[in-house]
Amino acid sequence: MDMFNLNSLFAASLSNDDYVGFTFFVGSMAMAAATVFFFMERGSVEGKWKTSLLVSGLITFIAAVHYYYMRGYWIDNGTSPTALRYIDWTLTVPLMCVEFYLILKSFGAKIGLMWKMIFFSVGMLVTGYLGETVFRDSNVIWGIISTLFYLGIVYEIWFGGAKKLAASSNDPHLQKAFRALGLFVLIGWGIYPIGYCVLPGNILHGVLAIETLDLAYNLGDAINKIGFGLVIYGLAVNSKNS
Ligand SMILES: *C/C=C(C)/C=C/C=C(C)/C=C/C1=C(C)CCCC1(C)C
Repeated sequence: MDMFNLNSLFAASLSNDDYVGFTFFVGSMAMAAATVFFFMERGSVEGKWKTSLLVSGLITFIAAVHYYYMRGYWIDNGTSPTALRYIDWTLTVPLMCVEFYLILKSFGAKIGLMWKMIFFSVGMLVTGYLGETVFRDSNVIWGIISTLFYLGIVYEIWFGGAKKLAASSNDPHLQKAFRALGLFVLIGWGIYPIGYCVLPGNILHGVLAIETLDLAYNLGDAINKIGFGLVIYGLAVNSKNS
């Protein structure tokens, strides 16, 4: 009965000095635990926040499943699980844009704001993927194009339409949470390009070990996906008490 081999299903040979491997294991468990938390707490927040908590839980759930596979890929091959990584991001980053729309919706956000941010995030990820795979030799130029899309999102949140809606809301809880989410996008998301820059031919290649790429991506994911969800959870709880 090779078809269902429990041994291979649960086998996971992580060596003691595989520090990137550590972060894949910690990442998959942290994402799973965060998912349970967001889904359970969804029951205790007021109606209009339930969708936001659902989306927070979906983000960490999608990541938990991908981390399970990426962890195995890393153990088996010792190389970056690039395809799985970008599939995860292509689903979760647009959902983070949906979160921005949801919290600003009751202050007049239009659906166009959400699509604009989703457009920027898909542009950022497709060009980043091309730079890491198909056009690896010219990853610098693809990284620059990807960064321009990223700056589009940053602009929207710090100076553009999203910023104006938050400012005009006159809700201190919303403004505080919006600022925190904006910092995640500015600083937390800024961790990823650092990992990308260790690719061959890029500016940090040879300066930092090639493993820094997955280390940075795993660190970024944990901070951004779980932290983002916690800020929204805090907003849901605080605005209920006010
Ligand atoms: C949950 C996953 C998140 C929040 C992923 C975010 C990913 C980025 C902000 C990636 C950005 C990149 C650049 C700005 C340039 C180089 C290529 C990327 C895709 C690593």
